[in-house]
This record gives sequence, C-alpha cells and structure tokens, in this order.
Amino acid sequence: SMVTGEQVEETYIMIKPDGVQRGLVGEIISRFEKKGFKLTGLKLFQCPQELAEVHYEELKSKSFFPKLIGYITSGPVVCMAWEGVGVVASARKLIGSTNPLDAAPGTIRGDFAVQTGRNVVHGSDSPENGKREIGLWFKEGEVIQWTPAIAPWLK
Ligand code: 3AN
Repeated sequence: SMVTGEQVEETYIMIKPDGVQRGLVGEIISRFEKKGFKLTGLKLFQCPQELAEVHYEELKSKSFFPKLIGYITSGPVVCMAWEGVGVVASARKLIGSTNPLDAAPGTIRGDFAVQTGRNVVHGSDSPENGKREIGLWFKEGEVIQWTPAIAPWLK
C-alpha cells in the first residue's frame, strides 16, 4: 500500500451519531481546520443500513458487527472529506486510538470519548480507503476541489 506522509492525500472523516448528539460537531471540525487541512466535502446524513454494511464490510465477521451497524445508523452523522499532505495518518493522530481509554489526552477520542462502541469519530486508515470511503459516502459533485484566493478578504 502507499506510504503516507509525503503526498497530498484525501481522507474520509465522519462524526458518528454520538458526536452529533453531544454537540461536538463544531469542536471536531475546528481541530481539522486549525491543523491546516482543507475541507473538500461536508454534509449531515442519515446513513442507510446497506451503506453502513458496505463501509464496515471488513468487520462483517466480528461479533460486534450488528451493534456497530446499529450505532452508526442510529442518527445522523456528519460526513467530511479532508485533503492535505499526509492527511490520512495525521487525521488518525488527531482522532486517537480506537479504544478511547488508550487515546491520549489532546486527541478527539482522548478528550471526548470513553467507549470503543461510542468513539465519536471515524477516520480512513489508508489513502486507498480514503478514496474508497469518499466515493461511498459522497455523490458526484459533493466533493469540491478548490484553491483559496490570495487573502483579498480584509482589503
Ligand atoms: P478505527 O475506527 O479506529 O479505525 P477499526 O477500524 O478497528 O477502528 O474499527 C472500526 C470501528 O469498529 C471502530 N471505530 C469501532 O466503532 C468499532 N469497533 C472496533 N472494535 C470494536 C469492539 N471491540 N467493540 C465494539 N466496536 C468496535
């Protein structure tokens, strides 16, 4: 698989239903913005069962799979595409370990989560999966490649 960290990549970040319901949407988006990544896709979305099953298809054989699908479809999620140099691995550092009890303070899960089954946010685990997941969760035209203007806003 591709080495991460040197090239411009895309990653799929999703605020899970607990993050939305606990009012953490702004806080989580803010962490990625302040880090310096570029937001290229953003929507509130109610995930259908079938999409949840495709997204997590690698975990189909796990005992927690039905609970995982129930959790992710239990309420709206916030779907995001973020772009930047090394964004896949960097986003996972900002998110912290899968089990929030192992996640360092200062990470999103370290600061806001307690249980693996309610860990607030998802981030793609490779550049390949970043592309795959953005393709799954966004329709054509919903992801926008844009270039910032050269600071005309305060003139
Ligand atoms: P991550 O989300 O940190 O990449 P994965 O890919 O190992 O972690 O797992 C995907 C998701 O499956 C996790 N975010 C979590 O919601 C759920 N999950 C993983 N392990 C467990 C577990 N032991 N019990 C319940 N849910 C789990």
